[in-house]
Amino acid sequence: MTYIAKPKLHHPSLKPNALGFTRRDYEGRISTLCAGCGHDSISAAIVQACYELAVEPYRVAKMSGIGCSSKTPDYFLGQGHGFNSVHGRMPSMLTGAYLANGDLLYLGVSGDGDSASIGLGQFAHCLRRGVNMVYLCENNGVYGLTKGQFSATADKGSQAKGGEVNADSPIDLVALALQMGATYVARSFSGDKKQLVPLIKGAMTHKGAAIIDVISPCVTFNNHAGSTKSYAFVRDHDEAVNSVDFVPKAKAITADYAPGSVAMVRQHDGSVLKLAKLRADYDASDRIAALAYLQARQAKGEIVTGLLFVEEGAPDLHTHLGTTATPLNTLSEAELCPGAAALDVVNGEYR
Ligand SMILES: Cc1ncc(C[n+]2csc(CCOP(=O)(O)OP(=O)(O)O)c2C)c(N)n1
Ligand code: SF4
Ligand SMILES: [Mg+2]
Repeated sequence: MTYIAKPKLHHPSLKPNALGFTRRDYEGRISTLCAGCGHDSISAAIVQACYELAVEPYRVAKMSGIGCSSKTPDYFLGQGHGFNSVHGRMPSMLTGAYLANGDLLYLGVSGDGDSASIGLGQFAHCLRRGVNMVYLCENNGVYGLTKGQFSATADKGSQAKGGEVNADSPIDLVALALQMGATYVARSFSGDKKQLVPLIKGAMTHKGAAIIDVISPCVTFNNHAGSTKSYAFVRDHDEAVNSVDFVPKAKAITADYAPGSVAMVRQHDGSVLKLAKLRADYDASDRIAALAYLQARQAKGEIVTGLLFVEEGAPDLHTHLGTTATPLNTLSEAELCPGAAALDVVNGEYR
């Protein structure tokens, strides 16, 4: 319950990370979500990833929309910045904040309703613009907060708790992200922390638009037989394309996989993603092949997980616009205000 403060005492044996923070320093308030909700496991994975990456908690800006998923930023990184916006409007809030201060790590948390229904336009545009962020969609196939209506990611033919069958085609956020030009595209499962934590670490060190679609079962409204977003269904149909290992820049890089079976992707900050191939026919550097693979496997009823596509070195939004990534609040008045003569030139261009 959010009104019950978490005890401040740390267990003396909690290990500090490179910055001296313990795991507790990355936690937030006590969750009010239903016991067993997949979203809580994702919050735990974010805490773990930030602790292991040794991110300064106050350098993270958490943005969200509306939904059970969008409530979760309250439950992690209590020392971070946070803004809970309007339903489906997280991307525009995040884009504006990023343009004003490119120095923070932006983590946008959303739900499948928030992203694929009311916020679909915003979802598409923030990815195609290359906003430097991690977009994390906690995807349960329903509007959990408003009592379990089908969302736009619910599979055709899947059944609601009350027996109703979904007749509409689903929107696949990963396929859409690939088409929109996102440069880090992954899918995971809230019940697979071993896969999810390195994927979040990779996304947080990626420069550009990173999206992770995390299947996150809603135990209250969408965890029954007939649902394709239940714990049991996802466990039975999960097809991982690769296993991701994250190597921080400070560590010596060792390749302990057989030659040819591992791809090393160097991130902009010098850290490395080691992608061990589980599927011989999968290439995470080929956007078109990734899309074709995804759709072929989906037609067979498989849920493809792992790092599906990554491209390093692509320009981000500040580069496209020629704007400064220096926080605007650190610039002087002279730098921010170019003066009347410069303004006359700009106005002149519109006459
Ligand atoms: C403009 C607007 N329309 C509708 C709502 C009602 N509403 C609140 S949350 C929600 C859907 C949440 O679903 P999702 O994003 O999938 O999050 P979940 O609760 O499943 O995690 C809706 C329709 C709203 N708050 N604002
Ligand atoms: S209603 Fe569903 S999504 Fe919302 S907290 Fe409960 S289990 Fe999670
Ligand atoms: Mg949902």
